Parts: sequence; C-alpha cells; structure tokens
Amino acid sequence: MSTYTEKVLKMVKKRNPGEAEFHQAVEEVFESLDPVFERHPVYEEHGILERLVEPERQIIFRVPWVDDEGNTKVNRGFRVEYNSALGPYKGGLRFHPSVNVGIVKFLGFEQIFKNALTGRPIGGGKGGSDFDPKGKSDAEVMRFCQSFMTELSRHIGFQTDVPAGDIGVGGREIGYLFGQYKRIKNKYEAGVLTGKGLDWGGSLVRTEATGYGLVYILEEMLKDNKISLNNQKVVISGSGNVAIYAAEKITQLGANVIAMSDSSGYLYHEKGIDLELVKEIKEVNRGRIKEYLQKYPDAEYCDKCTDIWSIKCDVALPCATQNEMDADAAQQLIDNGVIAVGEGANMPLTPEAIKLVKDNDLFYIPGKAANAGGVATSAIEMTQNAMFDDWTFDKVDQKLKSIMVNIYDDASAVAEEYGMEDDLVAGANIAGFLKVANAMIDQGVV
Ligand code: NDP
Ligand code: 2IT
Repeated sequence: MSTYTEKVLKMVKKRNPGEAEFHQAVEEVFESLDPVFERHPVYEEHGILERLVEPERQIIFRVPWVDDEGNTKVNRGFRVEYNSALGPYKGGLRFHPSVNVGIVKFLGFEQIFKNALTGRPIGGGKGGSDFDPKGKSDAEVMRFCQSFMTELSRHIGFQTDVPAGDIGVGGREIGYLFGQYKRIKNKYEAGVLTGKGLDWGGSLVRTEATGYGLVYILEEMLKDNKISLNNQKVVISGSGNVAIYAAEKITQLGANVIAMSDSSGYLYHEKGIDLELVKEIKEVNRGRIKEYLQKYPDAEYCDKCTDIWSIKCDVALPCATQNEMDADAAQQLIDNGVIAVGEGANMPLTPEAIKLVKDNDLFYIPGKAANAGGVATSAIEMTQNAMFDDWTFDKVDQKLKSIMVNIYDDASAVAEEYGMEDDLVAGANIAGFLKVANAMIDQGVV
C-alpha cells in the first residue's frame, strides 16, 4: 500500500476501534486504489480518503416496543448517512441480531461505490437494527417498524435519504415502515422508500432485481469468455430474496441449482432444487429450508452445517451474509473445479478467500458490481415515483440488464486502463471511487 492509503487506514482503525467488518471493507477498497493516487495526486491533495471514510452523519437511536405478552422491549436503531456526493443517501435496512455500528458502516461504505457504479444519481447509506424478526408475530413486527420509523422519519425523505430492504427487511416491513412515515408526515411521499408493494408505488422487478442482476452480470462475463451457463451446476447459499431470484434466473438460463441453505443448515438436491417449493417455504410460510424434505425425501439436509461450499459445483453464488466463505471453503471449491464465483451478498468472501479465488484465475465478480442490480432497480422505482408512472416488467428488466452489462464493461475497462486486466475487484473499486471522488472535488470541502 502507498503511504497515503496506509496512513488513512491506520487512522480508520485507531478512530473506529472494534469495527472489524468496517476495517475489512475499507482495506479492500484501499488495496485497489494505489495506482489511482500514483497517477492523480489531486485526490490526496483534496483529502478525499480522509473525507470518504468518515460518514457525513451517523444516527443511533432507541427503539422501544411492546411484545404480544405486554412486555416492553428495547432495540437499537441505526442509520449511517455516508456520502451524498452523487445523490440522496440510498441503501437498505437490515434487521438481524448481529447488527451493530461496525456492520452498518461496512455496508454503508460499500454502498457508496456500488451505487456510483450503477450510474444512477444516488449517494450511499445503510441502516438497521439488532431486532430479530424471526419468530415474531406480524403485529410485533408492525409495532417494531412503527417505533423504528417514528425516529427515522426525522432523518429521511425522497431527496435526503431513501432506505430499502436488506436481511430481515422485505415487503412486509417496508409496508409497515411506509405506513408510519406517511402518517407522521401527512404526505404520500412514495419515493422515500423503495421495495414498496406493487399497488402502492413499488416497481415491477424490484423483488427479483438483485438475484437477476447477479446472473445477468455473470452471464455477461462468461459470454465474454465464450462460456455458457447452460447445464452448469450451481450452489447458492441463503434462501432469502437474493438467493431465490438468483436461482430463478440462472435456472431459466439452463443451469441446475443443486444446493441452497438458510441459517440452520443446507439442502442438497442432486437432480435440481424445486424453487417453487423453496419460495413457498421461505416467502409464504417464513419456514425453515429443511421442510423441503417433507416433499422430497430423496434430497439431503445437513442440519447446523455451514460447509455448503464443500459441494462440487461449477458456479458458486454466496447470497446469505458477510464472511460466509473463508479460505478453506474457497480452496474446496477450487479443488472441486469451480469456474466462477459471484457475490450476491455484501462482502461474503474473507480477504483470504478473495486472494485464493484471484490467484486461481476464477471468474470472480465482487459484490459491489455483482449485487448492484437491487439498488439500481430501487433507483428505477424512485424515477417512476417522481414521474407518477409505472413501467412494465419488461421495460424495467431491460433497464436492469443494460445497467448490469454497463457495470461489467465499465469495471473491465477501468481495470484494463490501470494495468489490471480482468481484475473486476480493482475495476469496480476504482470506477466507483473515481465517480464519487470527482464529484466531491467539484463540490468543494463539505
Ligand atoms: P434475506 O433476509 O431475504 O435472506 C437472507 C438469507 O441468508 C436467509 O436465507 C438467511 O437464513 C441467510 N442468512 C442471513 N444471515 C445469516 C447468517 N448470519 N448466517 C447464515 N445464514 C444467514 O436477505 P437478502 O436476501 O435480502 O440479503 C442477502 C445478502 O444479500 C445480504 O448480504 C445483503 O446485504 C445482500 N444484498 C441484498 C440486496 C437486496 O436487495 N435485498 C441487495 C444487495 C445485496 P434464515 O432464513 O435462516 O434467516
Ligand atoms: O445492499 C444493497 O444494495 C441493498 N440492500 C439494496 C439497497 C437499496 O436501496 O435498494
């Protein structure tokens, strides 16, 4: 690393103790940027890194609510409004017991570059709570969301900060959050949240967008190398929003998804997973993936197992959570002949896993590029809201596809320009950085 990136990284670690995931995300971006600072001292002169790593605003708040038995509960709410150089802060809300300020900052930091890559006018932010929606009734989730929004509503707006979903936050939660926002503000401000219901301001394709986008960019990268997805064996971790729609699109393109998981274990079905059943179990019934065996006793379920990457496959799509693939897992995939890894989740590979995947010349698409289709389609939802319009499935899907192809072209071209051909990590980090950094210079020291 250059003295500039080293100096700022040291400062980040000292100033933000204990935030391991945040340090990891910053380091991963910084590692790509040295060639930029060598060529263009202007960024250092303007203190771009020092400003980039410090969120413009961080909000932490109490979220009190009452459970169905009448007990008072208190969770912690977060919103990190990271960078608004390119547009209003934009990024999801995560409800999971592991959420803390370091997690929200790592996600918010990555979101800045991801959003820049989409080419849409959106800044970066992220939020959430350590609330666990699992096992809660709809009424409890509603009361929690209402309390969360009562505070959050002071800080967001369609031109200020536009949250959406992430782990533990889907259509149900966005509905409750939107209802409370509308009630507090006495305004139907559709563009304040994305991922809304289709009858009240939501966009077609937003539900599918992250998973579809992941497969579109993977398809493009493989096509560029004359490889087809047809008949490829695919392992996907998770069985949530991103995992399900990645599985749907890749199946439509002729691949065979043989394993998926949830936080309790993984499912292996050699002849191919019945995705409609997974949807029913996870989306409709909010159940556990092991229930799949009730209909398919020939499938295998490994309870409490996290070694889904030991299954032999051609394509691995981590779509659950951060650091879910470590060096051992990556090595197993490589030993088993995997050809491509695409990150549906945010930062699913540890730094050691990334090194292995790169050293072994796999086709590897980092999360900032690979999962940008979700937020890109959120921006398309905001466009429709601003126009009081709603577009057809096909129109939004085509736009999503062209954005993913552009991201691939952009990141590849920038990687080549900086002498790191085919390195999409460097390409995505540098391409995203340049857009944000140039806007920050234009806008002065703010
Ligand atoms: P969901 O809540 O819909 O699904 C998450 C899935 O991952 C579930 O199957 C869940 O298991 C599993 N999972 C979550 N946390 C863990 C954990 N700590 N250990 C093991 N398994 C876990 O979330 P999404 O599909 O929306 O998000 C998945 C990933 O994709 C996240 O990294 C998110 O940040 C990223 N992402 C999401 C986007 C979106 O638009 N939703 C956009 C871009 C990235 P269980 O069912 O047991 O909870
Ligand atoms: O990580 C992500 O990009 C998301 N969770 C989606 C964010 C959004 O605003 O749609």
